[in-house]
Amino acid sequence: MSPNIVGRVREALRGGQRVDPDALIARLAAVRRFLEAADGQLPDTQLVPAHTLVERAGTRLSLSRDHTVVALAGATGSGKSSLFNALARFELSPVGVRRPTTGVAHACVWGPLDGATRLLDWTGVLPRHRFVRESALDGDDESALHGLVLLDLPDFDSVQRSHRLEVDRLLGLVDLVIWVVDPQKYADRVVHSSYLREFHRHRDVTLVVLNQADRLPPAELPRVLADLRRLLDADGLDGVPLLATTAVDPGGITELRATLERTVAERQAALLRLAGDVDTVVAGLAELVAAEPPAGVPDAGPASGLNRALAGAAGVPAVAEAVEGAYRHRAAASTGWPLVRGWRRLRPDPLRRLHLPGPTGGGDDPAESLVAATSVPDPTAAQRSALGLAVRAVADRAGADLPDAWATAVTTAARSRLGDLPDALDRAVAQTDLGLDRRPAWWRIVGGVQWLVTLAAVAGLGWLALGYALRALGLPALDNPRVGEVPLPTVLLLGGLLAGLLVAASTRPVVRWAARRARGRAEKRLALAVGAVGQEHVVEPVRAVLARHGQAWQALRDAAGR
Ligand SMILES: Nc1nc2c(ncn2[C@@H]2O[C@H](COP(=O)(O)OP(=O)(O)OP(=O)(O)O)[C@@H](O)[C@H]2O)c(=O)[nH]1
Ligand SMILES: [Mg+2]
Repeated sequence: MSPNIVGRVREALRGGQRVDPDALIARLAAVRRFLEAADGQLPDTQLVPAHTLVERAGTRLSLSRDHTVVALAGATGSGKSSLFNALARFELSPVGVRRPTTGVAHACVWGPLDGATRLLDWTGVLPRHRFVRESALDGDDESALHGLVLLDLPDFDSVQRSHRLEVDRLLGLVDLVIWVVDPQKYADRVVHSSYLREFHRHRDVTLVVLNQADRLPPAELPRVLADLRRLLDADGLDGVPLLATTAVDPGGITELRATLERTVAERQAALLRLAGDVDTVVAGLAELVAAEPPAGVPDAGPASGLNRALAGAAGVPAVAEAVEGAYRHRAAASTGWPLVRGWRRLRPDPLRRLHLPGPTGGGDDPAESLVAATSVPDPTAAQRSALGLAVRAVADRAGADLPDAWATAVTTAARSRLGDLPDALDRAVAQTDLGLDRRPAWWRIVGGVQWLVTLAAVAGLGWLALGYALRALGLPALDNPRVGEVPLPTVLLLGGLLAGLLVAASTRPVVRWAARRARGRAEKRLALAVGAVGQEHVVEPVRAVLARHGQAWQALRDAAGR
C-alpha cells in the first residue's frame, strides 16, 4: 500500500475534518429555523432541498451512528459488483457479461444485522438482497470492517431509467460514495458532468477507484491515474483519494479495504456527509437572503408620503375645514347678537353634515365599528391611486435591498390589508376627538354680556313703550331719569343695541383666529389617527416580513458556521 495514498486518505477523512455531532445538530436546527422563518414568505419550490435535508438528516442521525453506509457507484461494467464481492469475499452480487447486470441495490453488513436493519429499511434495499458478514464466523479477519454497510448500486449511465432513479435516490442517502471507473470509460462525460461535479461539496466523503488496473500495462497506470486526477481536479474534487484496484485479484483491493477500515473506525462519514449536505443547502439558500438585513421600514414618520396619501383618502382636509366652519358656526351661536342667533341655528352645522363626531365610545361594539361611520366623501379615484402608489413606495423602499422573493413578500404584505383601509380610516376619523365637544368659557362670558346688553335694550324699549301708553291714555307721565340730556330708557335701548353690535363685531376676528387654531389642532389629531391606521394596515405587515427575513438571515448564518 502506498504510504502516500494512505496519508492523503487519512488527511481527507480525518485531518482537521472532524465533524462535531452537536455542532452538526445545531446547524441542522438553524436550517429548520430558516425554513420556519421563510414559510409562507418564499416559494416552496426554492425550499425543497432544505426540507429534504432536514428530514433526511434527522432520520439518518436517529437511525444509527455506529454504521457507515458506503455505496459503490459507477458505469455499467466498471466492476462495482466485482469489488463488492471481493470486499465481502463472497459471490453475493451477480457479476455478468450481459450489461447492465445489477438492477437493484445489494447490501452487505459487517457485524450483526439487527442494528442495521432499520438503516437498511430506510435505504430501501430489499431483504433478499441483504447479506451479513458476521465476524464470529470469519474469525477476526472482518472485525475491522464492523459497522460497514456496503451497497452495490445499479449503473448510473443505464439504458434503464429505473436504475438511474435508484442510484440518484441512494446517492442522496449514503454516507460515503466510492466512484468506480475503469480504464476505458474513466473520462466519460456523463460521470463527470452528471455526478462527480455535483459532488464537489462532498469531497470529504468521496473516493474514486480506477478498477481493472490489471488491464493496463504497468507502465501506463501512472499516466492514466494522473490523467484521471486532472479530470477530478477540474470537477472540483481536488484532494479526493484516488486508488487503483483490481477486483479479480485479492491483492488488488488492499488499499481500498484499508481505507474503508479507517473510515468505519472513525465513524465520521455519516457526519461529514451531512455536513456537506448542509454546506450545499446553505450555499443554495444564500441568494435567498440579503447580504445584510435592512434596518427597518424606512420613511414611516408623520410627514411620510404614506401618511399624506392616507390623510387625503380619509378626507382629512374636508373634515379639518368642517371643524373650522363648525367652530365659527358654534361660536357665533354662543356669542352672536341674541336677537339674530336663532337665524344661525337654522343653518346646518358643517361637522354634523359629515355626521361627525361619529360613534362615541371608541367602537366598543364591533357591529357598530363595521359600518361606515361618517359621511365624509369617499376618496376620489386620484386619491385611491395616490394611496396605492404610496403603499407601493413603502414596500419598494423596505424591500430595496432584499432578494426578489422577499421583496415580493414585502409588497404582498404591504398590500394585504389595503381592502380594509377605507373602513378603518373612516372609523379612525369618526373616533378622533376633534376638540369641539366643550364650549370655551370665553364664549359663555361673551354670550352672557350679549344677554345683559340685550336685556338693557329690551328694558329701555319696554320703559319707552310704557311711557307712550300712559301718555296715550292721558295718565300721569313717568318721571324718567336722564343721563345728561338723554332720557335713561333711550340710553338703555340705543346703548344696549349698540353695545350688542359692537361686542359681536369685535368678537368676530377672535372667533376666526380661534377657528383656525381649532382646525390646526384637529388636523394634527386626525393625522395621528390616520397614521396609526397606516401603521397597523401597511407598516406592521411589512415589518413582520422584514422580521421574518431577519430571522432567516440569522438562521442561515448559524447554519453556515461549521
Ligand atoms: N480484468 C478485470 N476484470 C474485471 C475487474 N472488475 C470487473 N471485471 C469484469 O468486468 C465485468 C463487469 O463486472 P461487474 O462487476 O458486473 O460490473 P458492474 O459495474 O457491477 O456492472 P453493472 O452491474 O452492469 O453495473 C465482469 O466480466 C467482471 O469479471 C477487474 O478488476 N479486472
Ligand atoms: Mg453490478
